[in-house]
Amino acid sequence: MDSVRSPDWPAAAVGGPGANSAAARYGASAAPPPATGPAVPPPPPYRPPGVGAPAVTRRSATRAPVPVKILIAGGFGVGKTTTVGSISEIAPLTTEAEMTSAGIGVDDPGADSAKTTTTVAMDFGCVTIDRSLKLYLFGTPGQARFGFMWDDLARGALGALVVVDSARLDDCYPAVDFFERAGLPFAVGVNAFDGRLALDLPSIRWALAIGEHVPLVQFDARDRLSVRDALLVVLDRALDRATRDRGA
Ligand SMILES: Nc1nc2c(ncn2[C@@H]2O[C@H](COP(=O)(O)OP(=O)(O)O)[C@@H](O)[C@H]2O)c(=O)[nH]1
Ligand SMILES: [Mg+2]
Repeated sequence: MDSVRSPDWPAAAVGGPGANSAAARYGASAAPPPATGPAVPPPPPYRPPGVGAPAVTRRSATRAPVPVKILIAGGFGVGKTTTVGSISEIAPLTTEAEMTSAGIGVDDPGADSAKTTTTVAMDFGCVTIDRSLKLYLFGTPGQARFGFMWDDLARGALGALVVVDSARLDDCYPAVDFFERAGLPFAVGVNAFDGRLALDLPSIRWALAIGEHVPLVQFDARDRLSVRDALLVVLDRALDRATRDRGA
């Protein structure tokens, strides 16, 4: 699977191999010590930034991206597994099981759905947004009977994308309620099956009874860039919340 990289991700270290030298990273002079003359004291041992050394203001080119946990939630058959699979740069971990006749009348994927499997634990994938940020995506199982797992999956998450099928809005109420109660920032992504919505976005916002502060976007769960844009909206919302909380 292709990896997703933001346009500013360099193909090679900026400035060539020399740019990743110790001198380039720590700002030390690249000039060699004089061969003769008075003895030069050995340089002080390297300390990580912030431990008794002047802070390095520029993010090191070698520092790992900040990991951020995001949940992909929503009702049954709305496109959560598809969303994680479209964008993950690793082969997504899925826990799909064949749907059997025992589920008839219990799990309703919608009249036109070709769905033959269902997520029984979770989906997992990850994507590097840029050199400073890596998202770890956890897709929840959709059915209400798996609700007991949501608390565990939500632990440590920064935000959530609630995926919605505009033709089956009632399936996503439990997810919206859960995140509102948990106080976790979330955005609602309406998966436009075949590019069509059964209702326009303002009607969906009204039907879901979500406030104006909750972002509502249309996206395509099968399209990597569309999923990326929806996730950026979640991040924006999470950042907004974090900034407000810090100011309070
Ligand atoms: N036509 C179309 N099918 C989709 C779209 N998103 C998901 N599907 C299909 O809908 C079914 C349910 O998707 P899935 O990701 O398993 O839903 P989940 O239960 O929320 O994980 C699968 O057969 C998908 O291939 C979409 O945007 N358009
Ligand atoms: Mg699934």
